[in-house]
Amino acid sequence: MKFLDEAKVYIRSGDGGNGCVSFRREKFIEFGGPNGGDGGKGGDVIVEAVDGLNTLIDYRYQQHFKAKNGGAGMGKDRAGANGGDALLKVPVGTQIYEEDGETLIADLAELGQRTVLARGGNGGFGNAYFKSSTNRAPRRANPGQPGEELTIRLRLKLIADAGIVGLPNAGKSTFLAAVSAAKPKIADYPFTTLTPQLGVVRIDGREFVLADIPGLIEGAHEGAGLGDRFLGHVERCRVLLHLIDGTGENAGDAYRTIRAELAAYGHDLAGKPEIVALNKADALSAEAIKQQTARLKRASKKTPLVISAVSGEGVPDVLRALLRVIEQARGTPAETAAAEAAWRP
Ligand SMILES: Nc1nc2c(ncn2[C@@H]2O[C@H](COP(=O)(O)OP(=O)(O)OP(=O)(O)O)[C@@H](O)[C@H]2O)c(=O)[nH]1
Ligand SMILES: [Mg+2]
Repeated sequence: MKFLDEAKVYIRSGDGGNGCVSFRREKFIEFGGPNGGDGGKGGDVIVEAVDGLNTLIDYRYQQHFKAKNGGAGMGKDRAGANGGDALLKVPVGTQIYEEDGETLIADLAELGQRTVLARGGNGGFGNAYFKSSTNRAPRRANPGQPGEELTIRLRLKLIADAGIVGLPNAGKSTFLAAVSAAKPKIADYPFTTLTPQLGVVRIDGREFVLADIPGLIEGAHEGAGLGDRFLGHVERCRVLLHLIDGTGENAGDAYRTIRAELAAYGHDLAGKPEIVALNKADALSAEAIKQQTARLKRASKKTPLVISAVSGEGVPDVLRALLRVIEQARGTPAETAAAEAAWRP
């Protein structure tokens, strides 16, 4: 399935139905009177975060959403039918912006969350509504109110607990494939990954969602390489896994390049907890590992984990380190376990 994380959509809610002017006039029936019904309400345009979607690709094919108009009121006190709503189904993590792309209307971060984006117009009152002791034969009815129309922008920011960042070829996709059932494309050239991928990781009886995004290079925030536009997908992660290719020239420089891009991107990405790992240890001599680790330690001021995404060496340690941060943010494991046990039937 294709991945699309931005879409522009035109929406329109339904017009209200007109009220009706009508009188009861029947032979041999003495008291007639106004009996024009009210118009129905126009349908709303609603957006809902649903399960089982992880792209906005549907909105490439359908970009107009209109709710139904309310029915007109009728004689014999019959009200018009309400117009049906139009429902936009989006993946969890979708944000809705105004046409300018900056004013946030809604942030659908949870499953089942829904918001009315455009309200249907109210139906007009029929003349039966206007009858009173002083005006027993009103000849007026209200027209229905028009619906609203607007252009909105949908922007998907995937919801993952942890995100992998690094230079192209660092082994990010290899890592994701090794620890989850995801099958990202892996190859020994840069920019193999063109769109973000998600996988579910299971470790120690716990689970979390890990995101692999396209590699960053120096100047990504100015559009170099694939740019930094996919960093939005790790904005909501609780922790970042920073992978560095140990076979590269200088692990410290590689680390700094990515950190500079994270800082330039903003949105507090640089402030997120970070696990640093030197990858491809299987292809390195003991001496090279020592040298690269020392460089990386100096650059990151952390002790990096030494791993191989291919052989699996050190990988469980990385997963546990990620899990620890995630669970801290979620609440303690005991709290989380208690909350889950209480929830289960
Ligand atoms: N020897 C060795 N090779 C690895 C390891 N991890 C990844 N590779 C190789 O490195 C190359 C790049 O791996 P990918 O997983 O595609 O790298 P990536 O970081 O996802 O790259 P982009 O998607 O381009 O950003 C592939 O040829 C992998 O087989 C490792 O632990 N050891
Ligand atoms: Mg990749």
